[in-house]
Amino acid sequence: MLIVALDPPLNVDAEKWVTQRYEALRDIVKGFKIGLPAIVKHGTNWLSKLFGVYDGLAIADLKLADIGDVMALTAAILRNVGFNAIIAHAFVGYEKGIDVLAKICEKEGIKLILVVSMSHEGSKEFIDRHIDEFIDIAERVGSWGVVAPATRPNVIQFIRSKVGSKIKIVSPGVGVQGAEPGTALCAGADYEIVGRAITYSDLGKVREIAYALLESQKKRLSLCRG
Ligand code: BMP
Repeated sequence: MLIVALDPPLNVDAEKWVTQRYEALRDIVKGFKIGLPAIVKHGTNWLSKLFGVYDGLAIADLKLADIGDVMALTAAILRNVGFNAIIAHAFVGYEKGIDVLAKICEKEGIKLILVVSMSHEGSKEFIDRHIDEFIDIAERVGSWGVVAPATRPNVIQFIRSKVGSKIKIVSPGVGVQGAEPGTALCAGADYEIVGRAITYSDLGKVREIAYALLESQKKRLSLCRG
């Protein structure tokens, strides 16, 4: 239940860095998330070499937050290079926003993942005050998943209690941001997103560290689920 965030550091060849880690991990994780650092640096075309033939989750994390028509254009471009899931902010609202994006996602076969809460403290300032409304939007458009923080398991529990098993919960914050592996899964998440705790180690150790993390997830899950 592990998705790896591939956010290359500044001083590297981002394309090479991402490709090496993708190759090292592709058979042991459920998917990858590529965000702005790699895409701003190199665009998207090179990613079709990776995701054109990949059958796991290939998540484009541009955290879209625009009018619906412009998010829809972006989603179609991302689909063309092989992404099969995209993340957007729920806060843009339903009408002519998320409703339009959700329609193109359905048409193009893209999984839509809406941000309803974030892992950093600042999420409490504005975003978390509206979690209920964001969950309503996710349910209304039949979103495949939502993003919720491993750093605040009570938020995950709350979301799970509201959405039942209809919506996947994808949870960042494990590792460098402080949450222990398995915490979010125990609270009700379906996937934990882990970046730097795995990817910023030596390339030769990346696989070993991912395995160890998967083991820690299993251990914690067996403790909390019995
Ligand atoms: P790391 O494990 O290195 O902290 O990476 C977490 C990843 O999850 C990053 O790619 C970040 O953009 C993403 N993320 C997050 O940390 N918190 C959120 O609330 C939403 C995210 O997408």
